[in-house]
Amino acid sequence: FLSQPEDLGVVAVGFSGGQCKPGVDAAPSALIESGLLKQLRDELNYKLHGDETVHAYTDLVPKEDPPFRNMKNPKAVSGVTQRLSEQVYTHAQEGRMVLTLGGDHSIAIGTIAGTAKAVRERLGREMAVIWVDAHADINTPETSDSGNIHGMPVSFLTGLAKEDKSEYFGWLKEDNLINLRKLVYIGLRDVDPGEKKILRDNGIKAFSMFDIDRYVSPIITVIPQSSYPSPVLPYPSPVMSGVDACIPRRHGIGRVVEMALAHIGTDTPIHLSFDVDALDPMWAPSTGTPVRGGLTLREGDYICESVHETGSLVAIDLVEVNPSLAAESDLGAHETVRAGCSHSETPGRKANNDDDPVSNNDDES
Ligand code: 6HN
Ligand code: MN
Ligand code: MN
Ligand code: MN
Repeated sequence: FLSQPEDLGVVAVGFSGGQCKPGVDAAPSALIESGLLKQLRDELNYKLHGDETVHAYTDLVPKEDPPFRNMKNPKAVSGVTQRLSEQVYTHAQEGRMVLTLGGDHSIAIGTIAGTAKAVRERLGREMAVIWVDAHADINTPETSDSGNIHGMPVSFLTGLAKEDKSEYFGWLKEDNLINLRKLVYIGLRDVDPGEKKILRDNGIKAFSMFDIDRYVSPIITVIPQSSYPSPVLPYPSPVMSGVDACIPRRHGIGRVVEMALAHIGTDTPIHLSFDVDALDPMWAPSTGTPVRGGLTLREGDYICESVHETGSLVAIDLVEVNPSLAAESDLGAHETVRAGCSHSETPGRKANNDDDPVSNNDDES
């Protein structure tokens, strides 16, 4: 698919209508100003296509846009994502990887509709989606409490939610949709009751933060029962017995990504949709719906690097950065934008370069 892997289509989407907090539309400019595209061009040697204009799609946002089936701003989100799907489709058809800078997560309706169709036409294949997020974003209009469409994109993209009227997502056709079995979540920790039922009923693959928790190697390997009460401490030894102390927690990010990719299957084109709120608010506080207990910045980078390394990556969305929601000072916004620009030298694109002194351990047979 990536006949010209150095070609990258970029779409900057200044749109916030999928939720109610203003500011997320300013993210593309903030990311671009802090050097994201310059890095991609100068350091990672991508050839960028598309202009750096941030699209606000104001012509597609109607003056009157009353709720429909409980959805807020339905015509605006439907119109904008339809236009976006055409832009993304055009890039993908040209064999370019596509980077979309959001915007709130409703825009994934457009990006995934575009890539899913292009992948079908070019390869006759079904594309997989890795959805990195604190949330599942799989509410139907009926299960949603908030009515915010950024909590619903996956239900429209998988056909769980349907609508005939073209001005309300009726433009989504069979070839824009993805298979529920080719969808994998990473980072979940705030899933609504209706969404849990949908995940369970459809057997959707999901790795929550509980799965990502690392294996903890015990500090004290064996505490002989006889050492209670503690010979060292001025109080009885911890409740932990030697056996408890050895029990590993879950898989860690390395295994989780491995299992996610195994579920998708090799040689399957992948669309990575990355909601910055998957990261812990420590790294990305400036986002509309922060949830504590998230990924470290390093774990987030690791997911992107590993997925890129498969060679099957067709598109990335980076969404929900909201520079105006600074935690305590501007520092929060700055940190969040920095997280969005984050990359490391290895094992990204430069890892393919034999001259690179920092990545010489590729063949660990
Ligand atoms: N996001 N589940 C909540 C809702 O309103 O449906 C939160 C959605 C958050 C969406 O972060 O992209
Ligand atoms: Mn999301
Ligand atoms: Mn989210
Ligand atoms: Mn919630």
